[in-house]
Amino acid sequence: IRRQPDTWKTTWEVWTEKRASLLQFFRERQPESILFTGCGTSYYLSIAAARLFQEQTGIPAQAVPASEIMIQPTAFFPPDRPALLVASSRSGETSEVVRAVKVVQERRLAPSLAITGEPASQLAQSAGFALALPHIREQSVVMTSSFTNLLFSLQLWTAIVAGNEDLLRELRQVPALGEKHLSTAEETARQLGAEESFTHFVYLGLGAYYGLACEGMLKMKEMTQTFCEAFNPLEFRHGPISTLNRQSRVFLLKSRVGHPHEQALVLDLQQSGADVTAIGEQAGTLGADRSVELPPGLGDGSRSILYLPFLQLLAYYRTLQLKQNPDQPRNLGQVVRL
Ligand code: F1P
Repeated sequence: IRRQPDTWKTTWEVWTEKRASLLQFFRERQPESILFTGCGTSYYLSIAAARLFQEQTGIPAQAVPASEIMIQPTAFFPPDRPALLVASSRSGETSEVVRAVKVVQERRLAPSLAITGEPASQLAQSAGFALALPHIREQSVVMTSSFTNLLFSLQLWTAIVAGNEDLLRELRQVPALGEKHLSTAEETARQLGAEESFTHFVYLGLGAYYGLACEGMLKMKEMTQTFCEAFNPLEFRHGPISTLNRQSRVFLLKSRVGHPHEQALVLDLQQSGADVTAIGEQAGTLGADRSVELPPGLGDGSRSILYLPFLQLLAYYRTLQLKQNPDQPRNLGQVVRL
């Protein structure tokens, strides 16, 4: 978790070196829609990437779990409209992702771009264009550095395809800002992780940040087997808020775009008994019980991966508190095969 910012620097280099060929691959295909896919963590990063891509390029994009494409490939590719499938997978061996890419190609529904940690994987071998990030190799079952590096990759790809030099410049600052942030965020994660009395965790994120909220939830669930949920912030008020009590801890991923509604939401959550932590730029302005500040100056689109190290460390410290092994969750292996 701690070495992530260093790996982001390498990811930046891998993508910018491949800039010309990536652009050529995209321009030759002229897709009118993009389908991002993956499983588990790789599906959650696809949710964030799809939204960021659509905001930047105006090209319709959505994220779908790879199992859905594997089972019903024709449901997602309208005839006569060129599309592109973008598949993410740390291992490149997860059955649903590999089969989804193969079936989409065999039936000529869309070309595919794959991003994976393993250059020799089935996914890398089957996709039309594969970009490998061997430097993200992780030994743990739980994906941490691979989530941020795969998402950072899709953000860089988005900036390249959109020809957005300002976004590329902002993304370039992220590794250095991440290093600074990690050194201060770790202490808060350690403190919160030690508070065992909280048994219900809720993660709230808007738009692309819904994917990040899902990932925060999954880390806590996999590492500690705690009851966790992720929601869109205002959706949470439509029923789920009634589950909150003094054992509930809510994490709100603050964004600039969602800001006008967040202060009132924090108050509602607190009145329902929950302890609220806000994470983001100027998180302290929301009146939450605690805030985790992210570095100022980045837009919502480039700040995304900076939310994760704190959420990962939080799950890690809770695992240690519960005397469990954060690298080896129950009932889960590094690669899920059908
Ligand atoms: C996806 C995944 C992870 C999960 C575990 C098993 O793998 O399901 O989300 O946490 O590590 O693999 P991948 O397709 O990205 O390799």
